[in-house]
Amino acid sequence: MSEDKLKQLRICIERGKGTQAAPYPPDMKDQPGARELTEQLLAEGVAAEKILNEALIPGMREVGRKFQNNEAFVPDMLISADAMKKAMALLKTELANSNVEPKGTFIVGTVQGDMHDIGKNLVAMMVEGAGWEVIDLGVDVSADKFLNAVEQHPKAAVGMSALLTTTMGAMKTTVEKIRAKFPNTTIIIGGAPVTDSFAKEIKASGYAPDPQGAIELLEGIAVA
Ligand code: B1M
Repeated sequence: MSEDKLKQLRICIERGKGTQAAPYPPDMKDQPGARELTEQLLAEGVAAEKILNEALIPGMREVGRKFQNNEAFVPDMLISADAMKKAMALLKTELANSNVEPKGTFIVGTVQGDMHDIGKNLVAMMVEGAGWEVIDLGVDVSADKFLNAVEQHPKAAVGMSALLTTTMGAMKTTVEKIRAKFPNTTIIIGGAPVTDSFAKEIKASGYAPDPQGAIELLEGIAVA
């Protein structure tokens, strides 16, 4: 039963069906959307991580694959992203564990020129759930804005996300700017085009392929 719903949810993300009331896509009219299915799965006791990893992320991955093959276009990605956000809003409370003392402060943002925020939001949510205080600077965050946040929270660790090969350069500029004033700040990077060797090249503290990797890096190397 839950397996069917997870499959349905993956299709809702892929097709951009956010809610039951949404008129788009027309062939899914009146069917439950991402919001309703996520609510039902949570009510059935399915873990938020399972919903994320087995429905939401694979759904978005499929949109990306179609976009690459010219089978889907920017509006398709936008409605899928919107459906994903509706589901993620429901998972947020499940993933956050408010009963623990903050392990440290984590400043996170998507770098300048880049508007992709789904992966960054996931990282923020999971790190928060792991017991960190999270300061989310949003998208298109300039090096100065990151630096400013570190000036206000000098012990914080920093996380940067980039989804475009063209915005990876902004990570380098931002690391340089932060390191010039705060040489020991923990800076972790991630996002689809980013690699471990790129992290070494720009002198970031580490690269994480996913939110769990970000938590492991933070807990392994951060002192804040
Ligand atoms: Co864009 N887009 N997009 N897009 N988009 C990609 C990234 C792309 C790969 C699609 C493709 O060609 N197949 C491609 C980039 C190609 C490249 O540079 N190599 C691309 C392009 C080209 C563009 C535009 C230029 C398209 C255009 O306008 N012609 C444009 C750029 C806008 C801009 O940023 N300036 C654009 C726009 C958009 C939308 C606005 C329509 C929308 C974003 C909506 C939003 O984020 N609010 C969008 C989307 C949705 C995508 C795809 C389909 C999905 C991205 C996503 O959310 N994935 C994407 C294709 C793809 O990735 N398959 C694509 C799901 C998310 C959970 O994964 O973000 O990778 P991801 O995050 C992962 C990990 O990477 C990691 O953890 C997450 C969970 O596992 N992670 C971190 C991420 N950040 C981390 C930080 C960490 C640690 C781990 O530590 C700090």
